[in-house]
Amino acid sequence: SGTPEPVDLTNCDREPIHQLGAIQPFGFLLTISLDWMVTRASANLAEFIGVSQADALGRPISSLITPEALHTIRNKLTTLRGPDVVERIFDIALLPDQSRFDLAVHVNENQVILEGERCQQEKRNAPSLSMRSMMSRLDQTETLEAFFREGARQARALTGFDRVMVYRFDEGGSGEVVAEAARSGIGSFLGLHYPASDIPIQARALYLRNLFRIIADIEAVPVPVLPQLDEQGQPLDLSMSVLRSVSPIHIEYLKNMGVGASLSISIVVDGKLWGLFACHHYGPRLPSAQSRSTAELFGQMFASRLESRERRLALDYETKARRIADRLLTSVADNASLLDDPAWLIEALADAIPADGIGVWINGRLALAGIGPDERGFSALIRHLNRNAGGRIYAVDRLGETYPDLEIDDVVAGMLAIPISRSPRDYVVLFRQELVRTVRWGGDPHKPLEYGPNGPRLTPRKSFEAWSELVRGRSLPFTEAERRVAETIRLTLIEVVLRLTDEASMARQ
Ligand code: BLA
Repeated sequence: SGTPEPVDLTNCDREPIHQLGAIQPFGFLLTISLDWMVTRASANLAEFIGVSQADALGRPISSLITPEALHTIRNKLTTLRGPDVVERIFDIALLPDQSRFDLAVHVNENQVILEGERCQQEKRNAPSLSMRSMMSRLDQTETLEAFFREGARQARALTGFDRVMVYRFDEGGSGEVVAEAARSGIGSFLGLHYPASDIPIQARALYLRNLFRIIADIEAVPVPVLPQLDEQGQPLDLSMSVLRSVSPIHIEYLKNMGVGASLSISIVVDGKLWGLFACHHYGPRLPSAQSRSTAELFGQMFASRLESRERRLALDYETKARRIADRLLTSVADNASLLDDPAWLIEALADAIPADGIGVWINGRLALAGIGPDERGFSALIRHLNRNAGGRIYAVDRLGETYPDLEIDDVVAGMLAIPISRSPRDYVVLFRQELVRTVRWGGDPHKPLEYGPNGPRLTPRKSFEAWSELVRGRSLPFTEAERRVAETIRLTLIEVVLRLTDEASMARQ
């Protein structure tokens, strides 16, 4: 495949982060063929098991570790389910000297990948947190916000990291810090937004398979795993590895933030990477293999709780929306002049479809509340809608881009148009403001001492600028659920408007 292209800020998405050919130095790595011969070894092997990398290569694994240890490992492997499963073996003696190790074992392309680190003596003074009591505390939270906050607190208690954030992705892969638990005095990242490029696409794909990522010490020198290429010329795939070394770009990012260690736990909801617990420590930090395992399990439990919460919220929302539509119908039927009162309408809809402005256009007359185009802009917009929307709900989250000729203040970026009569078309149009105006930027909580070779781009402030650039002219999109509600409201209002027209024509007779 030739020499790989050097990685810089423009091609991050193509960096093969699973094949960097190196590990972090807090453990060793061996690959073993199906006939139990060592095929690759990390250069630091001797530090752990007393045999050098060069001596280990091509030897049977049985000559490196005790028969009992090998037996345990083989047993674990026979119970492996599926390709992306990693088995853990805690507190095992590998050598005759009885020193203890924690192991992670998995299989990739007919190779066993064995990773080991020294077993840390667990400090028993840490309060033991049972998974059940943690879940019950999560379940007791009323709002989603409180649920996230409790999740961050518990992940911090489990990992001991200085800062734990719940980071949620949007459809495009950009993200937002929706909850945080942090040691005092280190500022806050809560509410900040970051562009998709900060966690490039292959990294997001990887975190969907491998749910736990620890970068124990950003100053650590990576240890090569040799030989780099196998007999077929293939590099080693470290996707499911625990020790996998880190992209130099990401290391620079962490350094620029003043972070010494980083940890993330994937939050997978409905088979998608919903977000991460993103954790920072302002010095090196390596929780024990056991507590990392517990934290990973916690992440999975949290995600399944989140999944059922989201389902329940979606149902609640549908019910609420139906109630709102009913209320709308009875109110307007009682008092038709309410339709001339957009402030009333925006209030009535606020719970179902939040918006920053609303325009009601009936019989060529405009009533406006909150943000929105003026009379002239509005009638130009109506002409577009008459041509394009075909009597249906129509939503955009980037008005300026959609209708470049429209002269509308760029505060107004999102629109949901609800046609409420057939012809001539009357509309209720909801407006949303540009997203960058609704978010808070809290400044740079942790000032870096100096920047790396790629300069200040790899800092939260620059990330925020990159994100702002990305979402310029865009609003929060109108969701599927909101559009369904809008459809219900459309049918309701059409009925009302029809009835009003009938009554008006009867009165004329
Ligand atoms: C990985 N980037 C990550 C990870 C996070 C972030 C959480 C997961 C690995 C980890 O836990 O450290 C980003 N960290 C954040 C964000 C916050 C945070 C947004 O705390 C917000 C508070 N990074 C860049 C750019 C590139 C880049 C421009 O900013 C590429 C040009 C690369 N980020 C990058 C890579 C990884 C990464 C390659 C994968 C690291 C790995 O797992 O090997």
